[in-house]
Amino acid sequence: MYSFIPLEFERRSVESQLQRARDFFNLMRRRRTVREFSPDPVPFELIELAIRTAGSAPSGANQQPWHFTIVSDREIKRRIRFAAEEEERENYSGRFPDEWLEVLAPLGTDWHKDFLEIAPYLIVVFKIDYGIEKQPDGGERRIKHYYVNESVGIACGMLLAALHNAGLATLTHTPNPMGFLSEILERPKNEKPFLLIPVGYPAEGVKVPDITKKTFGEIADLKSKVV
Ligand code: IYR
Repeated sequence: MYSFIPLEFERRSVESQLQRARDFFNLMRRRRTVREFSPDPVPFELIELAIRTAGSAPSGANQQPWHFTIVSDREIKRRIRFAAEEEERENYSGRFPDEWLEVLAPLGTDWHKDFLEIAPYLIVVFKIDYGIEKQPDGGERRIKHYYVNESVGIACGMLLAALHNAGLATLTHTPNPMGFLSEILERPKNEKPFLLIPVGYPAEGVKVPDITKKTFGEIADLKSKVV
């Protein structure tokens, strides 16, 4: 009744595994969040392929609780910018506690969000909190979704990796609160905005914060049998 199919899996030599793993690490460690974009156009197929990559992510019960709205329309980008700046202006001028502003300082962020209009594409990721099944009597039944945040987080990681691999710059922007995105983009009530990702080429000569990642020793530990 439930069918299973053979796994497509290629077992590689260890040398080839190491080569690929090193190459991928060297690619990914060069990804940096960029806050200044070039208005240069980006081929739509690059965006589509990255979203299809994200859509291949694992998810709780394979419910795929995500929706990606791709915005290239100037007027919609402008509306999103103004709504985001309105929220962020409040955040930076009193709504964020000092403790939060202190950890943000090295990133050089403020309420200005020009990139929302300049980047050729905005990808707005929505999480689908529950499914809606139409009933024959015209009513609706809610379908519970499992591990929504984990699933959408994984898909976003794959999306950022795919866009970086495609030679594009991204910014993980989290205007707060982001309810305005549901209104502007006309998404249904069972979906909530999760992440707003401007995508494009970096502006000429753009600089990024001089910050580093934790070392392997700081982020991992190994429990290994001593033999
Ligand atoms: N969402 C705000 C503030 C902000 C918060 C964190 I945590 C960051 O890593 C960066 C920014 C904004 O986008 O300005």
